[in-house]
Amino acid sequence: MKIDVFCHKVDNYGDIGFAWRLVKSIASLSNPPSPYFIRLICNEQKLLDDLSGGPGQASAIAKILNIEIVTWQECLPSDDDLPSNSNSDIPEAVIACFSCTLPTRYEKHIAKHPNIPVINLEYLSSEPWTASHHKISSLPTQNGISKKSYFFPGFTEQTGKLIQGDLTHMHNSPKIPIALESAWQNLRPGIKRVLIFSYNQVPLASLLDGLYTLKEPLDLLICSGQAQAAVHNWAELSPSKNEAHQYINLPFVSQNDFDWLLAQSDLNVVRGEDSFVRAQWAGKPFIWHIYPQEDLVHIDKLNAFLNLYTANSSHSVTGAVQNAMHGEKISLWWKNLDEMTTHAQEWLNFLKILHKNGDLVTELLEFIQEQQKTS
Ligand code: TRH
Repeated sequence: MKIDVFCHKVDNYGDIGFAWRLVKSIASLSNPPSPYFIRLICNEQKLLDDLSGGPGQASAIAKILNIEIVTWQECLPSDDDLPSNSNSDIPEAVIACFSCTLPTRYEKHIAKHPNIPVINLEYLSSEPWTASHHKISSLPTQNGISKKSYFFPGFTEQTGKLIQGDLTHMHNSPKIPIALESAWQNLRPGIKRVLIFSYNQVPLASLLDGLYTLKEPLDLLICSGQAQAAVHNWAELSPSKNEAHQYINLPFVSQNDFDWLLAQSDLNVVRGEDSFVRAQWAGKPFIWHIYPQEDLVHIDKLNAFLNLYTANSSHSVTGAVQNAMHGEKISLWWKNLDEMTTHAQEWLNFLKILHKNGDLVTELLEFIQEQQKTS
């Protein structure tokens, strides 16, 4: 089946990171040979390479998995007046990641084939309303697309679930990835590791202040980019060093290596949608420095997730998780880290059960097939 997957980068790595994970997962479903031929339409070859381990790596992976990567310009039909029975560049389904708007000329072209389902793949949210919006059809678009629906990822059977990916690599790969060998040499055995991948914002400074006050030794692994800049700025303002703490700057690593890193840490600080999901698959406690949105809607999102995440946990775990995620003083939650770890493992087990019959990728493909059958 030919599927066009559109990704429009808003900022950072999250949009493209999710889309890349999605197309790799679809293309690896029953490989080789995969019954899916995916075209990833995105303008970010450099970022794809970053997420794949360096220059040329994205095309190497794409070649193995039979994924075609094209730009938004390249996906446009060469001739607006192509007859509707010309199938040369016609996909059998279209996925718009994060509901990005498709190019008008492309939409008009696809509209000539009313049976092609177009799926708006939405942002992840734990808010209860997503269940009632999952898989609903949209009105025909201005450019004539009639079979368009919404697909919501989520944490329940009533939603589209999460991308699961390769958990074996995450949890059971004893080998230190080459890109991390040099950083790993600095780690001290038996010392707790805190991985920091967050935005350059105030909650990080207060968390760093809190960690700084801890007497116990810590190895802090700081991800490339904004997190390193933030830690650097924070350190400039700090009066002295905590001799028991070590700050280790990490290189930007591939998504596979990033997943592995999350599973190696005792606490992960993560930020957008993709690292937030991977932190849960890592089965380790985490703090979600959620992507800030206008009108503070991200706070509703965070609270909805916390309600779900702590629904069945003890009073002390709920309190500790809430305090950690809401940036409260470290004295209010650090002492509960062991309990938070047990809880993260229980949550991982819950996710495994939820996904035992398939993850977001299988749900999405099944939905596409259902849509193709409806007239
Ligand atoms: O990068 P993010 O902040 O991305 C986003 C975008 O801003 C987006 O517009 C918004 O919609 C979304 O957040 C909510 O965070 P995220 O989603 O966690 O994505 C980071 C990606 O980068 C993820 O796929 C993991 C990857 N990554 C690596 O592969 N290697 C690394 O070394 C690091 C630090 C990250």
